[in-house]
Amino acid sequence: YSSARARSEETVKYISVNGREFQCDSWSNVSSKILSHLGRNLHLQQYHPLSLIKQRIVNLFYKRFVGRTGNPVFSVYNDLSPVVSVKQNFDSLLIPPGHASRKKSDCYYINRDYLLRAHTTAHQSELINMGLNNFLVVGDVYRRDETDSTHYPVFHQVDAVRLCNKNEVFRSIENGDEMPIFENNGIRTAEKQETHSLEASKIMEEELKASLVMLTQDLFGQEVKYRWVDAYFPFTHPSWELEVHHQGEWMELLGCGIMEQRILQNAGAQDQIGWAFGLGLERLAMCLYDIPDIRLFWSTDTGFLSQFENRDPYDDIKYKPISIYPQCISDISFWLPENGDYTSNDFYDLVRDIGGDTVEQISLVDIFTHPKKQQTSHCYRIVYRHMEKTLTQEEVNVIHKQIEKAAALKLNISIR
Ligand code: FA5
Ligand code: MG
Repeated sequence: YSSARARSEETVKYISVNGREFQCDSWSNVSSKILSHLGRNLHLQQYHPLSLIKQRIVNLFYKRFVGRTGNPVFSVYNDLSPVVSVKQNFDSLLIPPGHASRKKSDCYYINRDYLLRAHTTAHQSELINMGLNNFLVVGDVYRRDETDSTHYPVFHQVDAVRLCNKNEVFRSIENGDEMPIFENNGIRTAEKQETHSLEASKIMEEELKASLVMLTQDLFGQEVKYRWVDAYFPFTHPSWELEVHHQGEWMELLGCGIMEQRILQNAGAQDQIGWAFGLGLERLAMCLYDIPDIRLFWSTDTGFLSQFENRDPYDDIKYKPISIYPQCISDISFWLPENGDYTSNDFYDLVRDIGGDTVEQISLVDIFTHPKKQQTSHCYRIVYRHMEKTLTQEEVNVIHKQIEKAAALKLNISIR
């Protein structure tokens, strides 16, 4: 029957998030499993490893940037609601309509107008609008992604913004009061935006990079090997990523850049120039504390939490796994729906909803297209592992069967 008729017969559904009611629509894809992470606020739990690292970052910015009387100029926002509007998460940051990062398959939408923030950058424009010049935002962010030991649909970010006026930019330069931070009829190059003077952009870049190198050395030690990689973000230009060398591999620590002047103009800070960065806390904590699996951060087990209890943010802590339980592996193969209305992320979410944290990894291991019928099938491998006990094959089979059933029902696939 026609979809128009289906819609008219449907009763309007509502979803309650953080005590607010939202009307569901065709964009709604947030599950109750995902919503259960709201309010956990791991970054606010005094001795949680994510909180210890957050404290180190905050301390560094308090110390490095002080006003005339020695008072810190940065303020910290760490309890802003993760429920944000599409305008906050994307529009205010000049992320164009139709940009890949807005896709339903990559974000948790409450409805077409609201989503769980995909980055803490979502708050930068409103905080600038409130008149703030130096601030940090810390919080939980939500992204639909694969599941393995380093990816989880919820993680934590720290964002920073620093705005400077002409005097602040050139304060340490002789005759600086004659230098402009803006330029008329300028052109955008790899080095700067059209509205910025090259001098101002370069001075801001130096301050940004020096601050982030200092942060990296504070966390990893003075000997740390790092490199700057050119990057692209719709909300900064120029943009970079900072990578550190850790256990034989380059790891991306953060993204940063000179803020797009249009964002400042829209937020009433047109006389200033700014830099911004955003980093992930989990990756840092995993490296610094030898935490092998990203799901451990969500553990309420004292075997995990007690290893950080009453510790100082500057202690050298190494996590010792209590014991390693065996994995159980089961594959699942199915034909995709013929209408093409399927993405792997739909399946990943369903597996997480049903398997919860007993699912350690999900991966697409085989794609097969039937030569005659032109039908496609996917085979996924699900690795089950409980963090606190040994799972029996029988227990796994029960979960696996539930996943098969739910997938057939909700995703319109047929099990092979
Ligand atoms: C952003 O989220 C930008 N908002 C960062 C930014 C802010 C750039 C301000 C410029 C100015 P990105 O998606 O690359 O960018 O994520 C930023 C950082 O978050 C990454 O460098 C990484 O440290 C962390 N991160 C990203 N995805 C994950 C993930 N799935 N798991 C753990 N950490 C992640
Ligand atoms: Mg990145």
